[in-house]
Amino acid sequence: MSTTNPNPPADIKTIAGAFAIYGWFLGGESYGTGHINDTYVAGFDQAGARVRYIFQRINERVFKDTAGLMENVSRVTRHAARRAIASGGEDASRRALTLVPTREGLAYHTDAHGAAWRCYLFIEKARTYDLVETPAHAREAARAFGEFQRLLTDLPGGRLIETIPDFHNTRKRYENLMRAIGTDPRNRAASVRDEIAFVKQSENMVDVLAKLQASGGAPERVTHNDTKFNNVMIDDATRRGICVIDLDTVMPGLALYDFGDMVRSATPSAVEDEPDVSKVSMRMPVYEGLVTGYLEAAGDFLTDAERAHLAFSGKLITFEIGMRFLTDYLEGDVYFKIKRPAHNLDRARNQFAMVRSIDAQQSAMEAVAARIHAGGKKTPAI
Ligand code: ADP
Ligand code: GN1
Ligand code: MG
Repeated sequence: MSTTNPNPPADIKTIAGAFAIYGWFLGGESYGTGHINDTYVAGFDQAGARVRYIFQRINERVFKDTAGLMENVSRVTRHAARRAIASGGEDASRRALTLVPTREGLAYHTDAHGAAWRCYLFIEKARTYDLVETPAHAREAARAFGEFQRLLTDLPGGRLIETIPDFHNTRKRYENLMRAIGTDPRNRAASVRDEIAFVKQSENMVDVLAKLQASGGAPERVTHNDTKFNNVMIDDATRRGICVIDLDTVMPGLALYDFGDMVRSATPSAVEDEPDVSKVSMRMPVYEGLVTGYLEAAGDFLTDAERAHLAFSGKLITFEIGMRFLTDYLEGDVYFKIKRPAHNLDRARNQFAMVRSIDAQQSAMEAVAARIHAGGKKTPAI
């Protein structure tokens, strides 16, 4: 399949040689469906056992401060590991990402071309999914992301750096799109008039969560910020959400951005780049699963205002990501990896179809969240 990834396939054997890994290199290949980094898996024979590792070339067009990014990731993974060990269980090393240091003891390696690489232990007997298969799946993922937010409430060491400033500043995302429409470097704006009109009609929603934050209703927390369903590993045997991955955007944010991205990525009836938008809708049973799992883990630290905006956050984040895909399409596909010429446009249309579907079901979604919250509250002892 053709791709616009500007990076050549990597010589993983050479890259792996820079990390503190022993054994014989068995082979490596490209892995996963992420849009940002280049991910590879490689196997080693370690005294007769086959052990796998993940290698990632960090996208430095997207992340401008690799040292700061890796300092964040190191802090978060250390904290998660300490907590996993403290809470017992034999598989603590599968419940937190484990960075493998370079042979010099550093968190990442800079290759001969100047690219930055990191290495993680491979989490075996678990996998990620691009499409939620059952409400139970969604519940597990949401519980895992909620527990991850809880884990971060006592992260030691001060504020994390903002690896991408204004990442969920929806107003700025809107302005970036308006700028791209104005400059129109690839002469594509005329072909997306309907999408542009839809965005402009929906402008009134872009400031809602920022205003909620300013009024104190939604406090700044340390959040994941990229809670796409395929950023949580689901255990093959237990079906539990075992490990939250893709920690590049863990930084100060709003809990609602995380929940919103779960709604965006978990509830659709079709994958994010399905071009036939008639197949795209928000599935209520999956939403119920999400709310149940999320409130199980995070319900007691959320404010009333946060809980009241759960459904809205899904609509807003879906709209925001739709605007980002459309901006990238207009700018010539410079940010998200694509596999076909109009891939970003397909993604944008798909997201806007989801926004419409959430909008049509928003009151029902709000009722679901209120019911689940009321059901989950402990009855006070008389
Ligand atoms: P991106 O930022 O490009 O989305 P991710 O960190 O999400 O990159 O990794 C891409 C994919 O690689 C994930 O969806 C997951 O399937 C797989 N993956 C990442 N880290 C691990 C790991 N430690 N063990 C097993 N699989 C992993
Ligand atoms: C990117 O890295 P990945 O594929 O999990 C993007 C998210 C978008 C998502 C859309 C750092 O996530 O913000 O929501 O694509 N990550 C970054 O699928 O921009
Ligand atoms: Mg990912």
